[in-house]
Formats: sequence, structure tokens, C-alpha cells
Amino acid sequence: MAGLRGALIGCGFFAVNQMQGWREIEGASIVAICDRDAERLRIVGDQFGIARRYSDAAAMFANETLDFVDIATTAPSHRALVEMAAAQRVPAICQKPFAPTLADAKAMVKACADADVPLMVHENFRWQSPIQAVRAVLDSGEIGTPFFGRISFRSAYDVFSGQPYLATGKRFIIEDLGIHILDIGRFLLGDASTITTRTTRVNPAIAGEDVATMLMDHASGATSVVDCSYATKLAVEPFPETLIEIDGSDGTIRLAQGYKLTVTGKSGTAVSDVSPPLLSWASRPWHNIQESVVAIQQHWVDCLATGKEPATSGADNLKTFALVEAAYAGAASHEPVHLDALLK
Ligand code: NAD
Ligand code: 89V
Repeated sequence: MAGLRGALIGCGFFAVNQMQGWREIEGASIVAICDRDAERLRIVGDQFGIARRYSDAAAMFANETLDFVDIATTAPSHRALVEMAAAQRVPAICQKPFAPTLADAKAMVKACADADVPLMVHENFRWQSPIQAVRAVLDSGEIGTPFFGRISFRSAYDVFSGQPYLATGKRFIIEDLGIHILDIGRFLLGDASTITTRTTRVNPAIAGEDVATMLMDHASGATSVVDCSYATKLAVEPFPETLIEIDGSDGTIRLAQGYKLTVTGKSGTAVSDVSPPLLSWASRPWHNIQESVVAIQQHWVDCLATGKEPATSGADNLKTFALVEAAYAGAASHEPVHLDALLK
């Protein structure tokens, strides 16, 4: 065991992927774990051979010498844990959704900035290899200047079996899943100035909205539609694929179900398979998400080594989080919402 010494807080459903991911990373390892649920602490500690276990994060910070902490709890605990890391001057990764409110998220960014502590949000969807492949086509200039995008995630996958809390919150699809898809919109087409939103709930067994359609005006002049649904039964279930259409001045990009990328541009039409690799510990259909966990963790370690700001730093993620808040405000008012005021 060598390199950076990390600790993980929150040993729940998704943390197992993060623990698997850390095993793949050169230059970092998890030396301690924390969960207030003794059973989860035991399961993850035994699975990954971690002897140093804590039921209380403050006790862990007091007893361990850490180079970073990976916070994998759900949003209600994020602010207290990030502020604890900042107070201890320990660089922190925080799972999405960054916080319960934008005001909390801003306070977390400020606490880390004031303590000069790196902060990254585990916003991993943009790190999926098919999404990176789309970004690379845009960077190549093949389709010219993008003027339209559709970023779409439509599924009927039962996410509630693994994450039962998702069925109980007043907010569901925008806060949990839309947040990733809006972030991909920003990643591919740049920051948005305005968002217009419509939502509905189709599944009567859950509390929040499970369908959301959002229209974004980007500062670049491009327009995009971000559409998300967990009420869409298809012949072949696409979970967890994000499908993408981008039209540019010189061509088009289509990322279709089955990870099929079609680019029509200055050099003609090319079709390629951009399927993510199936890592040894991964399982379908989650392998796309699981691979992106390794990619974002590697990025974090690289950023700590070079002093670079992570692509999904806390400051960057405020812009994605503001879109979520604006989407809910716009869904309630049926009015477009401008982002400038929220980000002040
Ligand atoms: P979970 O409820 O299964 O696990 C959370 C764990 O954190 C629990 O074991 C709980 O006991 C522990 N915990 C909560 N507060 C704590 C505290 N203050 N101190 C110590 N332990 C504490 O939740 P999950 O489904 O694993 O989700 C965790 C986070 O990961 C959520 O924010 C969720 O949105 C996110 N998530 C992200 C992805 C992704 O692809 N990025 C996928 C799934 C979930
Ligand atoms: O990424 C997530 O946060 C997950 C899922 C992809 C299932 O929505 O909750």
C-alpha cells in the first residue's frame, strides 16, 4: 500500500463501487472507513479488508492522518462532512447531489476555498467513455459549431430496489438523475443562461416527479433539450445509457442505444462502437457507471498531484446544482428561470 491515504465515509449501496474503484487507482488507497450503520461498516470493511473502522466521522478525522476523504453518504449529511474536512484541512470528494440546497452548496465551496482545501463533486456521468467520445468529436471540429443538442435518459429500470430512499423524497428525477444529464449538457454545450422545465409523476407509488423535460439556452447560443424519464418502458431497456444528438454547422453527432456513435461531418460519415469496458468487478448494466467511477477517481488523484482544479470541482458543480434548483423553480412557476441571479 503506497501513495495517498484516503478514507471513505458512507458504506452504502454506491460506496462499494467507489471502494472497487480505489483498488484500481495507482497512487492512492483507502485506509479507513466510516459509517454510522454498524452492519454496513462491517460488510464493506470485511469485503475490502479495511481494519480501521469508525462509526463517527469526527473520531475518524481525529485519529487518522489523511490525504483525502471520499464522502459517499446521501445529501443531508454532505455539508457537515465537507465542512469537517475543510476544518481538518483534508481534501474532499463529495457525492452528488452536492447538498440539499444551493445555499448549502455555496457554503461548502466557501469553507473549502477559505481553508485552501481541494473539493471535487463525484459527478461521474461526464466521465463515462461514450460521453468522453462525444466530447472528443466536438473538440476535433468535425461537426463545426454546435447549435442544437438533445441529451436524453429514458428508462423504466427499477432504481428503487437498490436505492429505496429515491421513492420517498418530494424531489426525485431532476435531483437524482437529471443532475447528471444537465451536467452532461454543460460539459458538451457550455454553461446555460436560462432553463424552462415541465415535470410529471407517472408512477403513483413514489413521492417525487419521475419525468422531466428541460429546455436550456446556452451562453454559446446553442439550444438543448434535456429529457429524463423513469416511466418509459422500451422494447430493450437502455438503463443507464444517456443518448445524445448534437447538430453543428458542419455535421451531426448521434449517440444511440447500444453505445453506437455516428458522426457525420467534414470527412463524411463514421460509425463506431463506444461501449464502455466491462471491468473485472463490474456488472451489466451498471458497468458504464462503474467505469466512470474509476475515471473520476483517477482524475482526482492526478489533480491532487499536479495542483490542478478538478473538472467537477465544488465551484464548477454550483453551476450544475443551480440548474437543478432552477428546474424545480421553473417546473412550479411554468416560467423560464435565469441562472445569473441564482449564481450570485
Ligand atoms: P445509501 O443510503 O445506500 O448509503 C449511504 C450510507 O451513508 C449509509 O450506509 C448511511 O448509514 C451512511 N451515512 C449517512 N450519513 C452518515 C454520516 N453522517 N456518517 C457516517 N455514515 C453516514 O445511499 P447510496 O445509494 O449509496 O447513495 C449515496 C450517495 O451516492 C447519494 O448521494 C447518491 O445520490 C449517490 N449516488 C451516486 C451515483 C453516481 O453514479 N454518482 C450512483 C448512485 C448513488
Ligand atoms: O447516479 C445515480 O445517482 C443513480 C442512478 C443512475 C441510478 O440514478 O441514482
